[in-house]
Amino acid sequence: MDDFSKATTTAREFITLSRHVLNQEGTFSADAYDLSALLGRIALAGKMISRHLSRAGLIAGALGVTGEVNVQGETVQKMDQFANQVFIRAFEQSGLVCRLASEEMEEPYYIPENCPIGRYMLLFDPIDGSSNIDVNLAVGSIFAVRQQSTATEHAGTADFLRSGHEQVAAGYLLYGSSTMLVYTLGKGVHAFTLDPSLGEFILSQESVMIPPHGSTYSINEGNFWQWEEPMRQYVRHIHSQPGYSSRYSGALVADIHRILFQGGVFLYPGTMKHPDGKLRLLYESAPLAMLITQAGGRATTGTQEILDVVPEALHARTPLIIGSSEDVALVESFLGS
Ligand code: AHM
Ligand code: MG
Repeated sequence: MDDFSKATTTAREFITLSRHVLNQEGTFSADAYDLSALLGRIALAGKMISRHLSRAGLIAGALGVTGEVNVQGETVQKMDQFANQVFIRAFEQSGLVCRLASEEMEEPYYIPENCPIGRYMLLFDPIDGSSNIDVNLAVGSIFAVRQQSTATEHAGTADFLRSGHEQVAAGYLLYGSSTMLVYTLGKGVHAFTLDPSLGEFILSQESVMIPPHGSTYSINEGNFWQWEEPMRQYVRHIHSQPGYSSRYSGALVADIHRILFQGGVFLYPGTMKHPDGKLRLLYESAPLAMLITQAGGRATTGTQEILDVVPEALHARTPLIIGSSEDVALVESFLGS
C-alpha cells in the first residue's frame, strides 16, 4: 500500500456519524448541531441495544416474553421493552425531543424537561423482527424524526398524523453479523458500521443507490391463500420466471438492507382478513419509504405512494411494497395500479 492509500484509509476512519451529519447539513447552525446530536443519541441507543443483544443468552431474564400484549395485540418480548426504555432514556434530558412515539407505547411519551426547546419528535420501532430475538437472528430498530409543532403533554396525536413527506430524518439500525446504522436527512442514504473497538459508527458507504432491478423477492408466502388474487398472480408469475430468489428473514430491516444494496422487492400486502397488512405506517413503512426513495427506489401501498399516506391513527397499518423501481412497477402491473 502506498502512502496515499494509507492516508485515505485513515481519513475515512475519522468520518464518524456526528461529523457526517454536520457535513451533510453544510452549516454549523443550531439545526445542524441538533440533528447531529439527535442522530448521536439514536446511535447511542443502538449501541446499548446491540451490546445487550450480543450477550442476551448469558443474561438471566433477558430473553422470552413479558406476558403482556402490546397496543397492537402482539406478544411483548422482554427485549422489546428493554429497547423501548433505552430509546426513552437516551432522549431524557437531551433537550432535543419533546415527544416520542413507538410500537410499544399506546400514547406518545412526553419528556417535559425537553419542552419547549426540544423541537423534534422521534418515532421508532425499538425492535423490528421480534420473533427473531430468541433464536439469535438479525433484528433491527427503525426511526424517523419529525418537527414538533405542539409542545405539550396534552397535544394528543394530531401532529404525528401527517404524511411521510414531513420526516426530517429516517433510518434504521441493523443488529446483524455487524451492527449498522443507515440514515437519510433527505440528502442521500449513508451507511455506517459500528467499530466495537472504537465504540463508534464509522462511514462504510456514502450515497447508497438501490439497483433499479434485483433478483430477490421477499414476502411471507405462508400467507399465500390469505391474499387477494392479483397478489397471488404476481407471485405465480415470479415462480414461472428464471433468476428470482426468495429471501424472507422475519425482520423487515434485514430484508430491506439486502434489497437496498442488491436490489429486489419486499412485500407485506394486506390479506382478506387484514386489508391493511401488518406493518405500521409511522414508525415502520414511512421511515423505510423515505430511505428507499432517497436511494432511488419506490415504496407504495399498491394504490398510493407510502410517503403520501396520511394516517388516521398513531398505530395505523398499511400494505407495503418497497424496493427497486422496476420491481415495484412489476408488482403494480399485477395490482392494476
Ligand atoms: P415487529 O416489529 O413486531 O417485529 O413486526 C414487524 C415484523 C417485520 O420485521 C417482518 O417483516 C414482519 O413483522 C414479519 O411478520 P410475519 O411473521 O407475519 O411474516
Ligand atoms: Mg416492527
